[in-house]
Amino acid sequence: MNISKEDFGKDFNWGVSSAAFQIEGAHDKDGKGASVWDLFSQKKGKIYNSHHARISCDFYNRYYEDILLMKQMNICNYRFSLSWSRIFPDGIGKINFSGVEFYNRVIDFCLSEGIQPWITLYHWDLPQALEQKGGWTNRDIINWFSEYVLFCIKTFGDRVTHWMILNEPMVFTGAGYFLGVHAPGKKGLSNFLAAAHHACLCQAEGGRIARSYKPGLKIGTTFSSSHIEANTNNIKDQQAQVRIDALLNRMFLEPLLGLNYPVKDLKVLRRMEEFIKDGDEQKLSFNMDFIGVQNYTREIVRFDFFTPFVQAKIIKADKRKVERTVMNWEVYPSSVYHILKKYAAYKNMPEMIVTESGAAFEDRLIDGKIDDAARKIFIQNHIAEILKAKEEGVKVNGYLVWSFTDNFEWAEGYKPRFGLVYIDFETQQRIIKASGKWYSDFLSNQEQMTVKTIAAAQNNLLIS
Ligand code: GCO
Repeated sequence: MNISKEDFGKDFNWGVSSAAFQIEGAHDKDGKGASVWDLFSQKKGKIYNSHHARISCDFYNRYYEDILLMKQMNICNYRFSLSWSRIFPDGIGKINFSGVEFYNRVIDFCLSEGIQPWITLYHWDLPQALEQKGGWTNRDIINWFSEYVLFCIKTFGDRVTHWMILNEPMVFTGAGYFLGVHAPGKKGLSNFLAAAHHACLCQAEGGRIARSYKPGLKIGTTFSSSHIEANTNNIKDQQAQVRIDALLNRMFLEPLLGLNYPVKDLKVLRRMEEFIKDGDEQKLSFNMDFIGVQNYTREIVRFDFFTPFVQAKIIKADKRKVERTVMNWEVYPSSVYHILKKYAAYKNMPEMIVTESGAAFEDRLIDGKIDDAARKIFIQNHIAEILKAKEEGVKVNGYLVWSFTDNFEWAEGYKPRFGLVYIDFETQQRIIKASGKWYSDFLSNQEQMTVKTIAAAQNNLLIS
């Protein structure tokens, strides 16, 4: 079976994804305020090898070069995020016009090169000034966020049509406010549930603000999504699977779809009541134009009495002896197919866009080249799985690779490289990897991918 870009139809959105904190650098340039990640990444022991993102990919100074490279690679949709504290250094109030100008330049340059900008309003870099007031645990975040969203839509909405309100709320509330392994490094159930409820309110409110200020925009929001399987057929493992699925895949999506929190399947969510006010239930829902699905792997789950609140454990890929990435995530392309099918079964599900999909593998620079065959196959197999879902009637209409260039991978620093383009962080030299060359040929229709059978693709045996 040959797959080409044409099989997805003319309207399918192909592109790449990134996020402000991971690529911009220029952490205090031209009036930018500090974000929670600026502070967190300076703390001892939080980031792999004490890496920091003060310079990162230097996108702030090199956006021109990177967008030209994108154009050269036939990429016509570019998802990036705005740094809230570059626009509002204190989170609210005073505007930093140099920051606004920077994003105007990026947007205008994308458009002049025929690249559609897709903007994520919030990709985890909360202004530190707001964290000092409690950040996502403070219900006032709804007002702060609303002011920020309105300003961005008013300022950039004349040129940018595709908007995503939040990036993966499960991850920034779970890792940032429950486990303390991401900024701002808070821990505990109360912090998590408060942050999660406010994030759910903000994702819907952000959508309402954007739509009411400028009807006709394409408004979405993104979710981390992993196909979850039970380790055995044992009833306890199966119930554990249901709880983890409710936590990782349903908790932020279902309230948005008007289904409220999945309390029945995840009892600990009852404790959310403490933060819920009258009328919140309606406020949690909003009809998005699209849902951003971000998928990297599947998770295998078993019952574990000792894990608080969920009584379940995820069995990591290295414990299962399966093919895995540098992140210790299993390579399992049909996860994206299962997730798309699962989400498509919701009655109110709008169109879906795979807004992130990609992998970190060891990249070896040999004679100035990176022959990252594993990443190329990973992407090809994911594309094949998405086509399978689409051909079965799932409304999926885009695929954005995470990520355009290597970048700062949060607590893992620069160790995992996710890019289609390699960055030498010493010299800032960019080198298109073999996966990037392949993607670019695929996008220009010069390259088809030959998939033996769909079953072979599932087994990761794609032959190109
Ligand atoms: C995420 C993000 C990205 C990550 C990517 C790889 O959701 O975690 O959107 O910022 O870099 O997912 O881990």
